[in-house]
Amino acid sequence: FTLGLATTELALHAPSQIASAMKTRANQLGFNVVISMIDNLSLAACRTAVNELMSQRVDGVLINVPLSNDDAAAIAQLCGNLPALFLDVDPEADVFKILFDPHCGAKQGVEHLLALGHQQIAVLTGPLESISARLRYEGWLNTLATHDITPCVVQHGDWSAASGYQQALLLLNQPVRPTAILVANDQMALGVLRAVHEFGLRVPEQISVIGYDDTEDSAFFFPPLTTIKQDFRLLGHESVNRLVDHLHNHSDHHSDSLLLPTSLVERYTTA
Ligand code: IPT
Repeated sequence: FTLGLATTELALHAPSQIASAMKTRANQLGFNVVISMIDNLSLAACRTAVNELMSQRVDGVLINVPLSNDDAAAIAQLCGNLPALFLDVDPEADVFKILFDPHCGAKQGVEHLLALGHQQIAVLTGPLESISARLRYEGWLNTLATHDITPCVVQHGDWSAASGYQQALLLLNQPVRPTAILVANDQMALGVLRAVHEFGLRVPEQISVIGYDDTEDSAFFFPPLTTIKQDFRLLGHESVNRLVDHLHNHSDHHSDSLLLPTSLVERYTTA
């Protein structure tokens, strides 16, 4: 048997760690994995990747590409009878899916900062073409709103450390200085830490930074990063298990879909 993985940019830490975990689990079960990477965030690019996998006669596909509900439905249709498991869609999307709960993660980040007494909170989102970036942003705004807070600055990055650095420089140049920054992923947080350092500000004494993902290296940033953990090893393991179960049982996708919890990992960038 062969599984196909259609994935977003593998130069990013999260998708590469997810692919690695999938590959490990598939090999344990005696499956092969072939990978097709999209080169831009669009439905057309995702179609091309899925077509490429289908032409290699895969037995099922894992789709780690951010897709709106309509786009996910279009890809599910393109797959026809081929089992397709989605990893980056809205929890409401009507497809076979396995996801970390974006509302839970966003809420945990905001509540951690509020519990520390922060009121002047800036946010740095991921690229808004990505459904997960949009859902995290929405979750932050909703949780802040229940405490009558709006972010003092909002910037948008593209998930890369470089964008985190550039956007943090812009953010720190605003007249209102935040006491904390909510960052949509750890890679951008890495760039934010450098920008904050260049501004001569101390983390966490003068400014707190919280990431999202808990990718492998985040405990080795300086200071070690406080973040919201998405257990990518578990995601890789569970997604392969569920797709393989599906291949064997042809069960109904609603009953197999899974929403995984996130958790707060407190290190040394928040106080
Ligand atoms: C998501 C990561 O949280 C983010 O850091 C970025 O790498 C993104 O993937 C790339 O698409 S995780 C995804 C399963 C929602």
